[in-house]
Amino acid sequence: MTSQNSGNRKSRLPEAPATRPAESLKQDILRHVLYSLGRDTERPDRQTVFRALALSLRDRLVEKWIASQRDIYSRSSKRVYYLSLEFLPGPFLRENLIALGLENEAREALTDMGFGLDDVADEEYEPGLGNGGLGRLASCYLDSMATLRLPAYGYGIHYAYGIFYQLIKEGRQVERADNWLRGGTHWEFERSHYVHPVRFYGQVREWVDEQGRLRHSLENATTVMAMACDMFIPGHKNDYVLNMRLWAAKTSREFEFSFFNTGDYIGAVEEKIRDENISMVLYPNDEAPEGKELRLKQQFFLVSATIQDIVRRFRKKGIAWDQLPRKNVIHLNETHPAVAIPELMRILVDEELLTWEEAWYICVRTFAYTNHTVLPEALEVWPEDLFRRLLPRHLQIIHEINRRFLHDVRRQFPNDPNILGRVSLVHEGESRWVRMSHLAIVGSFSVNGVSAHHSEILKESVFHDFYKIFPERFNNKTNGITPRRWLRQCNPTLAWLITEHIGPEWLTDLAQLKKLEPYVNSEGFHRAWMEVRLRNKHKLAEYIRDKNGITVMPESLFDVHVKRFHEYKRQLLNVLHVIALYNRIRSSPGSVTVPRTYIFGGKAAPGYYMAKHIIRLINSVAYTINTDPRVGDLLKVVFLQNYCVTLAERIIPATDLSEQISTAGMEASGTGNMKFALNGAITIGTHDGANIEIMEHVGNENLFLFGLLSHEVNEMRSQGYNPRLFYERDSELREVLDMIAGGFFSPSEPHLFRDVVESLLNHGDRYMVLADFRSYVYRQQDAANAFMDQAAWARMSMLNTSRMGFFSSDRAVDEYAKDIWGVSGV
Ligand code: Z15
Repeated sequence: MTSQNSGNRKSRLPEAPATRPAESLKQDILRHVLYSLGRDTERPDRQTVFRALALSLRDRLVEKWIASQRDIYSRSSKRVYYLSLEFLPGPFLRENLIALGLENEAREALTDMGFGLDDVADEEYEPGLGNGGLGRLASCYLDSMATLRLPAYGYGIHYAYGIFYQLIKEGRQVERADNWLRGGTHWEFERSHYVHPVRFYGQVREWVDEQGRLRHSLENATTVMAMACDMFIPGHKNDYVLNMRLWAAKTSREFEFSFFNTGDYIGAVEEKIRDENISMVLYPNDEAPEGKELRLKQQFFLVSATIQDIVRRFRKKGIAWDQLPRKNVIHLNETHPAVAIPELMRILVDEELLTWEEAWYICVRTFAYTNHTVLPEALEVWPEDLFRRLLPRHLQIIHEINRRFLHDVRRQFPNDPNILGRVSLVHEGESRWVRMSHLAIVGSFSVNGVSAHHSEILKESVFHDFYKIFPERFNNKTNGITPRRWLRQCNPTLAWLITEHIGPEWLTDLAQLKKLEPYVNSEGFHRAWMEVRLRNKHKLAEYIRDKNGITVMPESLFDVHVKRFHEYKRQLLNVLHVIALYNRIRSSPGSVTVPRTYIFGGKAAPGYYMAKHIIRLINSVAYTINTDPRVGDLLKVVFLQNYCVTLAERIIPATDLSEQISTAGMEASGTGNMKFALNGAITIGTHDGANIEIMEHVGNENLFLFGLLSHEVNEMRSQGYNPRLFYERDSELREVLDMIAGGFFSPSEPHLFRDVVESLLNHGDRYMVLADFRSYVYRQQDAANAFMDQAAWARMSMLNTSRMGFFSSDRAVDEYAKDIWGVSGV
């Protein structure tokens, strides 16, 4: 005890010793309020308290991160580099408190200061550095890599503007810039003294050195600097912390010194601004790349800075280059960072002077590639001239990779000359395109899909030729989600109920949820389960009233469709069914007995006309239905604006029915489907992506699958699919489409939604909406009937949760570590 504490106290009660975690946390918060934020500790506002708490946690994270780095270094472990153009971490505060085991302490410290933890946590604005599934998967995987203590690093871009903020104005999506850095950053460290040069444009100079070797170097290149911004990802209560390093573009110093003589001072500064544009904004296109030069620059910017980091760390070891694959694995999240392959080749051949054969041997053993989509428009290609202008040396290297590859293929398949054109890294037609997926496959030792179904499609169709050439490279890693965020954090009351019954081990060993199964027959557990779920629905109903001014019944069936807007995800199929229900209510009152609340959410790419149109249609239908007195409480339709991680955390725990209704064969996996089922929602879905594996785990009787199988989709297409036949044969469907086309939902603009109907009836219905309509309607009826028996529904709900253990990202990452990366925990 200090002398101060033992000294005389007149006016105040003796304070608890500062060693109590809650008290020491409070002292840290106050210290940051004063010294880091420059505010009065007497009356800090909520935002200030949030920032001070975040800084206090960052202190603890950085200590653990340093210790973790020392562990990795001293063991000389093989390192995993996870490269991704997107990360979607969501708000950090609650997550970090849980991981550090400081939730109660924080609550106590804040209460002491007159604040509630939930209110303070709601002050956080999430970094939207990703579009959807792909970016969120990367963040779930970092969480699991940290929890499994893997020697791993996430690498990405520090976009100044993340995914746009979506507003719904008069039913339409309006985009607003997402200035997430406006309030300053409290979780990261900017390493302003620590930068790498990134060089592009210029010309390749070929020359012969004194030893007579042919050399290549880049002249007149433009140089931009990449500055590291580090964020910390803690494992679950294991004192281990990983680094997510995000690069921000900065102008080069050279440049700062040079422009004083030019006379054109302002012009020079403008050029500086152009350089820093590279990391200005995340491209908001999910699965339909825009093909802009700036995007390719972003990709190379991430890759070049990251490879320099990797090479710098490797050099410190002082071992031979051929050891690189034994000490490092570089994972490519989609083809977006695939230019890493020619970049490593360039460093090894042009700078380190290895032979091509030596360098290629190293490269192919270092890279691994995950494919996340089979949509033809999502497979990334770049115009060859653009590539040549921006990255002239890399294009030469790609051509050389291709020449040697095609030479080998020709020898392997002498009787199939057409295969060469199909697998070439450069598509040669009217115009020439660099095919990034072909580059990624040829340059990697592992190629994986993200669900069993998707991985089969890759082998059988999309990459069938490559499967014949490199059968040993292809494998599956079914996606997973982190149970820390997607159960413990977003649904604390359900998490608590689970822990009460089976203990807390499920948090890091999700298969333990199986132990809940005996309780599904316990009446008490039943009741508690449904009470928790109902309370969650009440909270969401309040949020909906707050934001949309719509009153929904918490007892109604919450039917939720939230994800990016894309035609293949078929939000349109859902709304056609909503309209059919509406018509039934109007034409035969009493035929619809289960009250439903439909909840939609999701962003459309700003240039995606049809997706934006469908958002507008949903909002128009919502307005018509919600204001029709004949409908009453039977049907409500809600569109929640700006779907993001924060909003997902509110919606998922309150969902009864989870819509996963993509056209079979088109959704590579889905991960939203897993989040809902883990929280006890029942899936209505197609035989697609991970839905199929969810069915295998939870049991066919505990979800509602419907619709064509992917081979039936293909057959129907190849036999000449005629959507009009479905329209003509199905009077309920016909009525729905006629209403939309006839302006029923847009009386002041009767033709507003004509294009939507046209796309179905006259432009081939590419996503087979009409073909699946009838079986969807039947399955929806099954779901409604099941919901009427609340005890049976509760049982299904509990069985879903208890059987979802397989879908933990810990399982997925463990498979990556063992089967692909060859690493284990430190
Ligand atoms: C994206 O979010 C996904 C795939 C992509 O190729 C791009 Cl560019 C973005 C999604 C898939 O659509 C989804 O099925 C999958 O679950 C997710 O990636 C994660 O693998």
